[in-house]
Amino acid sequence: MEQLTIRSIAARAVVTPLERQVRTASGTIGESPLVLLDVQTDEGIVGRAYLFGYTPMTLKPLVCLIEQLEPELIGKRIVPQDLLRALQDRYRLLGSQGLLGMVASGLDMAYWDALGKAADAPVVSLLGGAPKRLRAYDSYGMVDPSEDEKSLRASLDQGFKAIKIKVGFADAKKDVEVVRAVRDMIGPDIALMVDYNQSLAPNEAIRRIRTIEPYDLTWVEEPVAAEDLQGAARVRQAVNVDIQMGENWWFPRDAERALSANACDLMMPDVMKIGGITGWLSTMGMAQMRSMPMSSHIFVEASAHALAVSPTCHYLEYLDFAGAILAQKNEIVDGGFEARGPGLGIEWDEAAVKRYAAR
Ligand code: SMN
Ligand code: MG
Repeated sequence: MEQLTIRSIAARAVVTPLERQVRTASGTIGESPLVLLDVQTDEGIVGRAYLFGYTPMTLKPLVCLIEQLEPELIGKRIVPQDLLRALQDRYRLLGSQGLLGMVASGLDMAYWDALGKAADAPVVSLLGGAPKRLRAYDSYGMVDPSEDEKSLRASLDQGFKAIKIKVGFADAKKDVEVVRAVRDMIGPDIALMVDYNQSLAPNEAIRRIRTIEPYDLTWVEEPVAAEDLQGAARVRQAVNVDIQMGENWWFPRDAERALSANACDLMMPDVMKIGGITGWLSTMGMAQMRSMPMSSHIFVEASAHALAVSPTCHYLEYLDFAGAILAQKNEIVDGGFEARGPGLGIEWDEAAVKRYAAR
């Protein structure tokens, strides 16, 4: 394959509308704040990826960080393994959690996209796999069972065979009411997951999870603070449902720490925090060695490539945060999602990018 050399890196901030707001135990995500990365190479190939900023507040700092990093990346060969390690080594004293970790992981994704485009192949093929339809779940925020009934039924009509909802309402009884109502609505054959988004202390988590156990949950996600591994391990021991976590693991070492603490039954790393495709590859080996089912967190386009080569592949989370600015719309077929190429299959709809440019 031809060598690729970085010529420039562009970062553009957008805030795009969402078809569905995502209400969580710590606030509502009403729009999608993204930073779009374009890694231009001397050879004419452009590698693309995006960062999800969680809140518009992060967009300017992220763009600024990328602009500051650009000079030291220009002229470097696109070798994702080397580039990720070099960035982590260079900023060892600062540490690569937080915004810098997001940027490093996002650049890694853009590099893989460039390599795939240069080879005219989807990234999944470069990884030794082949595109395949991955089981996906439709990911909701906190729902109101009657107000959101139409939407939930539309997910099932669309072919989804799994639904995730967020819980952690101020009143614990509401958690039970919502879970019961959604289970009644979707019936026994649809998988149901719930996500507490780190909102509970361990003892409260144990009490609350016991009350929703009867509703046949595929998993309970992040009941306690993501960094409280001992607390998560205690909850896991005390309840009769699988505990899911991973979206807040920074790089593969965080995965190793959580697994060593026996904090979870299932894992769902986030490609933008785990170190891009490269970080995912290390982590999927850990899942394989422990026979631990592995799912993805948001970033449907890139995750579909990584999950398709993950030996313990479980579910792809379907939450379409970038759909509004992508040239190729994401598509669910029979409840599944398939990786697209070339590269990660990411191209911008430039008119939409202009329309949603952040100020
Ligand atoms: C989540 C995280 C970030 C944005 C939206 C939703 C959530 C999930 O924790 O698991 O989807
Ligand atoms: Mg979650």
